[in-house]
Amino acid sequence: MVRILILHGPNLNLLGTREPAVYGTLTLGNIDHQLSQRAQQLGVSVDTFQTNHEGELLDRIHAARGNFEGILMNAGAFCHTSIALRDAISAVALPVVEVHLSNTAARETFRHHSYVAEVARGVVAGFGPLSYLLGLDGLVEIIRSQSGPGIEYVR
Ligand code: CA2
Repeated sequence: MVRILILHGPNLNLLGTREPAVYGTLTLGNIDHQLSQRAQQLGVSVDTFQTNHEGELLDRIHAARGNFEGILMNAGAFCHTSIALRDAISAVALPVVEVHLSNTAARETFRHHSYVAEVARGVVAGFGPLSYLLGLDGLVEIIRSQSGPGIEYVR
């Protein structure tokens, strides 16, 4: 069975408790539940992990090699700052799909660039919790078709 690692970065544990106008009212538990249901429909398994610590994200990415076929990741603000995260993703050479709840391109300039996006196979942003489900669908498609959806939509 295809195994997907789902990583949630810093502050996403606060979802549903603060800033509902920006990030909605669903909790991270609600999102993980939706992802589990979608994974079941797709016939894949998902493991989810949230951390507020950059090093823990790196450790999980390193450990994913050989244990997962792909990674779905909302790295939160680390995507805008962490070259280490970019290097870890490059190093494990697993397909990564980056997701964001908000449309980062329509927000502050400092959110426009993502180091993760530079090494991700795809990015989904701006659909709220649906971003995760769309991202999961896309990642599973990439894995199942091995070389991605038909042609490489990269650069
Ligand atoms: O839109 C996204 O998913 C983000 O990854 C969320 C990050 C932000 O730094 C990125 O630019 C875009 C922030 C997550 C903070 O989550 C909170 C949830 C509730 C209350 C406060 C923060």
